[in-house]
Amino acid sequence: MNKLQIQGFDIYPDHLSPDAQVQMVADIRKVVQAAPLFHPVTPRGQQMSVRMTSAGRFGWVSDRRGYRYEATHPNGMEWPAIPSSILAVWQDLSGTDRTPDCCLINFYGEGARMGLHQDKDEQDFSQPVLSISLGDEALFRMGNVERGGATRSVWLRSGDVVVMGGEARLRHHGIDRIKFGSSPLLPNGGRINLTLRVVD
Ligand code: MD6
Ligand code: FE
Repeated sequence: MNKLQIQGFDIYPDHLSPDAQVQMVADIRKVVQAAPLFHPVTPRGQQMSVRMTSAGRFGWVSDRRGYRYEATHPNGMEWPAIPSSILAVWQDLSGTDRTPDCCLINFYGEGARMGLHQDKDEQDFSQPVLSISLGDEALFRMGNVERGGATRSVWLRSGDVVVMGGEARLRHHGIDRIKFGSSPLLPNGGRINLTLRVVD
């Protein structure tokens, strides 16, 4: 299996076949029908440019009260189960016996981005975070545990998987931009990013 290591991130290009990507998008559509995408607001009151929802025991939410995991969607319902097509990728590549509690679903439309951040709302940083890219290409920037310093960037393409564990688990990372319309996977363009996490 082809693997790149950049800044401690393990990148698996083309991990998902085109057929597997189509199946996964169908599974995600069912999740989104039950748990609609919403625009989170940062604790400082800025609307994020990505839209989000989740599957699993917990979903990640952000609003004026802060960033946190919640057992229910903002509309009050429980989150749908994580589709087995997505869990299978975790079983292949995560290297842990734990099961993910959350699959965060981020949708990037034209112009959406995600600033450099750390994933640190989970309890156990010995557990990795695994991310799956579907749809349009995205420029992924990887930095350091502390703010600042040199960064490296890579274009993530549909079907690529990134595992952020070990020394990289608390490194800053973000999406500078997407190439809107670069992939035929989503008929109206855009990018889906799935991140699987062990929460508690
Ligand atoms: C994205 N990804 O690819 C944003 N987080 O759209 C993340 O924030 C991320 O790719 C943790 C681990 C891997 C990631
Ligand atoms: Fe992240």
